Formats: sequence, C-alpha cells, structure tokens
Amino acid sequence: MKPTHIEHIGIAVKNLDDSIKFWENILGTKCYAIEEVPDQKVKTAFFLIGQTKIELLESTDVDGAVGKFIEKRGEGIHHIAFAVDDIDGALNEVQQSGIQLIDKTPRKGAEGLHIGFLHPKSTFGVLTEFCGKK
Ligand code: CMX
Repeated sequence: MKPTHIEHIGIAVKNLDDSIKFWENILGTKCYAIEEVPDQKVKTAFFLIGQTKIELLESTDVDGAVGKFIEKRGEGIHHIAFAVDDIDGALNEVQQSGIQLIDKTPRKGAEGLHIGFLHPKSTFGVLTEFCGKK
C-alpha cells in the first residue's frame, strides 16, 4: 500500500478569498477549483504544484474539524494527504498495524476522491489522510 505521492497539503484558513490572493501571488498560479464539501464542513480551494495540491480549508461550521482546529490552534497546516492506489486496502493495513483510524471505511472528499484519516494521537501529531480514486 505504499503511497504514490503527496496528494495534497491541507491548510486551515479563516478567510478563503484573502488566502487565495496570498497563495496565487506566492505560487504564481491560479486557484483552479473552489468546492464545498458538506460532509467535512469545509469550503476548499485548490492549487496544483507538480503532482501535489495545496488545499485551503475554510470552515463552514464552528463545530466541524477545521472550525475546532482554528478555534484551538489558529490558522496553519492542518493535515497531509497521501495518494494510494487502494484506499480500502491502505486503511485496513494501517489498522492491522495498530494505528488508530478516524475513518475505518473511506468517506467522500473533495474532487470526487475517497478519503480516510488516521488519528493524530496515533501518528506522532500529524493528521494524516489517505486518498484514493476507487
Ligand atoms: N493535527 C494534529 N493534531 C490535531 C489536529 C490536527 N489537524 N486536529 C486536532 N488535533 C489534536 C488536538 O490538538 C487534540 O489534542 P490534545 O488532546 O493533545 O489537545 C486532539 O487532536 C483531539 O482534538 P480535538 O480538538 O478535541 O478535536 P476532535 O477530537 O473533535 O477532533 C480529529 C480531532 C483529528 C479527530 C478531527 O479533527 C477529525 O476527525 N479530523 C478528520 C477530518 C478532517 O480533518 N476534515 C477536514 C478536512 C477535510 C478535507 O480535506 O476535505
């Protein structure tokens, strides 16, 4: 289940529009998609750098994962996501090795991807996501 590449880095932001302007300037590339993901209680904006995306995350609900993160820790890097060929197999494999999962089965994420999170208590403090196409 070796990940193929870093699919994206998720960054929690207070205001998507302000952050998009900053990242467009820094990266020299336009945000190519804005999408709300109701299941995750976020609005996302994407930039493509090589094979990897920067995913800006604005909370749509103070009680959602990003809303709570910003309340507690402020803006900043929220998670790192790895692309895997077999999302079900990857989640199964890490669970078997004793790592605590947030999602035992994949959920629907942005861009039609199937996603599953590993708990930061089990990953040395890094909220880690696997993404797959199914
Ligand atoms: N990175 C590292 N640690 C984190 C974290 C993050 N992004 N978010 C929370 N934590 C830590 C907290 O600091 C806390 O640690 P302490 O107990 O030492 O204080 C612990 O995890 C529990 O956090 P909490 O604030 O009590 O919040 P919850 O338990 O309600 O939720 C988590 C934490 C990770 C389980 C939850 O955020 C979650 O399920 N995340 C997965 C889904 C997600 O992040 N969706 C948004 C992005 C979606 C997308 O990319 O499309």
